[in-house]
Amino acid sequence: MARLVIVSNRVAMPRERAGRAGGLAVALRESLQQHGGLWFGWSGEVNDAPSAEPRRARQGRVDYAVLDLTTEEHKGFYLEFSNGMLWPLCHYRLGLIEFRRSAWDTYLAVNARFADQLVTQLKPDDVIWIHDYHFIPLAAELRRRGVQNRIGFFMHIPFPAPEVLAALPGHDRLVRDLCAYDLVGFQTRGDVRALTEYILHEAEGTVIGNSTEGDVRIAAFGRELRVGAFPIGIDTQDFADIAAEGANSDETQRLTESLVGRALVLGVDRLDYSKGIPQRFEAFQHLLGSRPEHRGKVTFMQVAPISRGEVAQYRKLRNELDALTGRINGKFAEFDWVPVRYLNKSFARNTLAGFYRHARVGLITPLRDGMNLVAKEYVASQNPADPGALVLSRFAGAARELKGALLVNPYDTEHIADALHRALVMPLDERRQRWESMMGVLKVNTISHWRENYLAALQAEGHPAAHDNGHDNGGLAGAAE
Ligand code: ADQ
Repeated sequence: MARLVIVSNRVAMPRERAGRAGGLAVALRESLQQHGGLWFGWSGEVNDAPSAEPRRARQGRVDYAVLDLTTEEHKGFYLEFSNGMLWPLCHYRLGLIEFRRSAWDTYLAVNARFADQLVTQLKPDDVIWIHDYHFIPLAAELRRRGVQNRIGFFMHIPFPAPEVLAALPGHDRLVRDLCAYDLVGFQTRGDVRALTEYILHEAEGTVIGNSTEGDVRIAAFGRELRVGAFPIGIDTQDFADIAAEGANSDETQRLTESLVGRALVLGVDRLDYSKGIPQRFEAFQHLLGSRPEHRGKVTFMQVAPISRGEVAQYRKLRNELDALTGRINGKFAEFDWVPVRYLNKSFARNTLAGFYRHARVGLITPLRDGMNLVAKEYVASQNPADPGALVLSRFAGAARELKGALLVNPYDTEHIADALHRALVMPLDERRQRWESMMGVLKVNTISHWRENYLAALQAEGHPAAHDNGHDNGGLAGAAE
């Protein structure tokens, strides 16, 4: 395969502690090592006198090139547009959006500035893989600068239905820019369907193929591209291994001792309003209220490190959860039992894996989620001889694959409470059967499978790139329309 260029909002530089990098960062780095490549994106730093040129590093066969954002760019591109508008829009939370034209302009300007820099780094046969909603317009900006390489995009979060997307001023420009890619990958077929409906009904394009059966080809805005579902996975065997080791770790031992034989219900999420955490707390409260047999016998632990603390909606969510924790514990706690343990903390992967393995129930109830890797990690971490049960939102992408979970409507707190009860009393045979079916899926659709599958599809796309000007593509920058 040709050299691979990956673009993502946050680039995990080699100097960053390996322990912090998640499965996705590791998988992407592996494919860069394998093919030789460049990882390009935001450094994660804000700097009001950023150098025009990217900062570079090299490790093994991988080059890293990162740019800082100015304070104004960080505010408009990252906080206000990406996280303040696109994130709620794609998670169907229209009420949380405050549209600001200045933020939209900054979003487009940052994409143009990143394209200016990226174009000078490219070689003619590079395959470019761009990740996530921060960079939807990047391929169109590259095309405007004459880049003809194969460019793929993967959207980690849901793609909204056309009626929802149309609430965003500028939605037409965003979709037109999306069509500058050769391959657009989504987490589920539902996301593919949402884009094809937009193309048919809002963009007067055509769609070949049926999104309920497989990938489709879209013709719109004078281009043709492939759109498909590539559900992301985890490193299943690695998680199973570290969970088996983690079961004996100091932290898991301390957790087990502190529970004194009570069943553990575990939730793990970034503290985000898309994750349905308040509804989950309400559901646990409902369980204790309606089924007194669980009082004193079950502990619910929610691990939720603070995320995007600068955005107002996230501060509001934090206050809401602080209050709910106090209310539930105040109402039900005994002198020797506290029902809810709520931790605004991150844990190392092996510690988390040990906690997952000890939990009788994994409670993962996002209101909307592209995939949700925690659900997959919970399943992979279970002890095959005595696995726990998963209660999972039907609106997580993972619900399409994890049919052995107890699927719930995350808005219906009584429904969640019923499922929790069922999970807590589920006989071993049923837990095993459900777990085996889910683990079977996770063993096949691993993160390496996802990555290889996506890259093979991108490689297979017809490719008009020029192969005639050696390896330095700097000249392409001047070939803009
Ligand atoms: P996220 O919204 O961040 O990802 P998720 O898929 O659950 O959600 O991934 C979270 C990752 O962070 C998991 O690997 C998890 O282990 C880790 N994590 C969460 N809480 C942690 C804690 N307290 N300590 C340590 N690690 C923690 C976005 C989309 C998802 C999509 C992914 C990948 O929103 O829908 O599944 O990208 O495509």
